[in-house]
Amino acid sequence: GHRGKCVWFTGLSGSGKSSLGNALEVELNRRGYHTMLLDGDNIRHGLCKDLGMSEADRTENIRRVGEIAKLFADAGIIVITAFISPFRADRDAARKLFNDGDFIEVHVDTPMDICEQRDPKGLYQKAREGKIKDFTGINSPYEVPKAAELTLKTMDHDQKELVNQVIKRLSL
Ligand code: GGZ
Repeated sequence: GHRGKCVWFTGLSGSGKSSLGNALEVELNRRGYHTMLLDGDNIRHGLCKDLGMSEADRTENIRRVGEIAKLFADAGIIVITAFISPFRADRDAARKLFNDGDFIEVHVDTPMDICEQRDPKGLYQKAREGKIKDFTGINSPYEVPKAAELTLKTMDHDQKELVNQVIKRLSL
């Protein structure tokens, strides 16, 4: 089998992390690779259901996600994570769990105004109305990656192209 790796998507709410993660998973599976997609749906409702959106809780959320990702990667699986992971130090701590080249940080770089226009869950609107107190990009920070392996300009390419960029950078 192949060496396990971690594709770590980071970006704003509504930037397209989960959608890209799903598309990447489908394509990797088509090529015969075993994958595990970790996102809010399978982590925040279970392992991390005790955590909220404060800075400390996000840090703990990302710490647990990193550790889980490492376990799957050790089993030879390609792990794809799709969390906002807004803090650089938390992403770097996850990176440190992996060997060089096995952690691919991918900034899903969608402009904030586009994310806010999409607002599929109405969360930006709620945050603007003051109904969500720690909302990323509005009243909670997002630290843009300084040295991501890949930055995806999601407005300039279709999903298929973006997935191909990630696969190329994965060098399997
Ligand atoms: C940001 C929030 C918040 C706040 C709920 N800020 O776009 P979504 O809806 O589906 O994904 C977002 C998800 C953020 O959880 P993460 O585990 O990715 O965050 S972190 O990495 O910072 O731990 C969003 C929704 O939950 N959501 N409240 N206050 N996004």
